[in-house]
Amino acid sequence: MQLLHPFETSFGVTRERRILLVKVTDGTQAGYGEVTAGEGPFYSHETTETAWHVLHDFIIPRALGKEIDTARAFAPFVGGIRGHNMAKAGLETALWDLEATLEQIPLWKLLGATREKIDCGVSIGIKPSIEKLLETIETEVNAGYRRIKIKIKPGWDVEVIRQVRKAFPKILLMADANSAYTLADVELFRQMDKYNIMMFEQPLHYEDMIDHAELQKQIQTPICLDESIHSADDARKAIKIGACRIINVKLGRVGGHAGVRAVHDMCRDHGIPVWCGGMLESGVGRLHNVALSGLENFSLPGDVSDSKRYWAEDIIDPPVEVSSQGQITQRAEPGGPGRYVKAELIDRLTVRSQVFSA
Ligand code: OSB
Ligand code: MG
Repeated sequence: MQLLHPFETSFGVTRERRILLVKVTDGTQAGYGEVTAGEGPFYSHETTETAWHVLHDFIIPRALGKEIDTARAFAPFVGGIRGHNMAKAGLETALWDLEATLEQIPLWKLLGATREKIDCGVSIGIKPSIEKLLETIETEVNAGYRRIKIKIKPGWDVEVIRQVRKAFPKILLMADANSAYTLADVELFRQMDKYNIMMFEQPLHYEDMIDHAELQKQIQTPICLDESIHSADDARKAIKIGACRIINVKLGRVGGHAGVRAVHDMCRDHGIPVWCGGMLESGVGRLHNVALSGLENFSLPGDVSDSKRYWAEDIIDPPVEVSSQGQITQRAEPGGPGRYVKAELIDRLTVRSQVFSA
């Protein structure tokens, strides 16, 4: 699927998404999940191709022909496979969708979510100029979004933040570095500390917690971890050593809805707010994100935004829509994404598929 606008981060530019969907069926109903891995191993180790391989050769063989009472009981089947959380989540989330349909309740309620309207933010990539960035922010603020996240990298940071703050003194503003800095840059973070930024997201190495704890001691602005957190246990450790005060929860990165719930509960019990991150998802992953964003401790606006910011035509009908108040309303119908997929469009876009039967 072609993105409407190229998306640039400190690790590169994405113009086109190669999306891997997982469909499960009990013979009567179907559930859908999305593997949120990128095209290349830049945000994380996983890619669309590694996910295909690991699903094909390891995850699906462990699940096929097994009795699984509820989606919540899926994780142990793939517990012996280290990592590859996004591949695991592709199947796990499809099972949740199927379960919601079979149980005849909306997916968000099956997940235990209570919030019927979720607050939306946007993630804005690195732009060719600060003027272009200011124009984009203006468009998104006028559309109603409640929080603006910009991407930063060395050479696109302090001056950018200064100008954005000058043009928009009141907006909720945050900055995501995608691991582009080291502790040697602490002075730069001290300079950005002055601009009332909600949080710096993943400023340091993608596997680090120790240096983040050190940086957090030296700056006022809260640090939010993204890339470093893969489980509730990671969250526990990060909180314990003071590596962050906020956590970005991504469905794929934590291995599915059960992983989200575990990280969510761990953070809630320690007074750490969470928000839902995005991975430029199609409508299938997007609807999963909307559903989980209704859990009580998702108390900050997430990167879950309108289908039309990404796609000329999304693969779900109706697409995800954000109101002029910057909110998405949970769907009242039973089930989840599978209920809304445009099967013909997906067929037309499909370049490879494989069926596994028990
Ligand atoms: O770090 O949050 C990130 C997109 C791809 C990979 C990593 C990230 C992002 C985003 C975009 O920030 C969020 C979205 O709009 O889906
Ligand atoms: Mg991030």
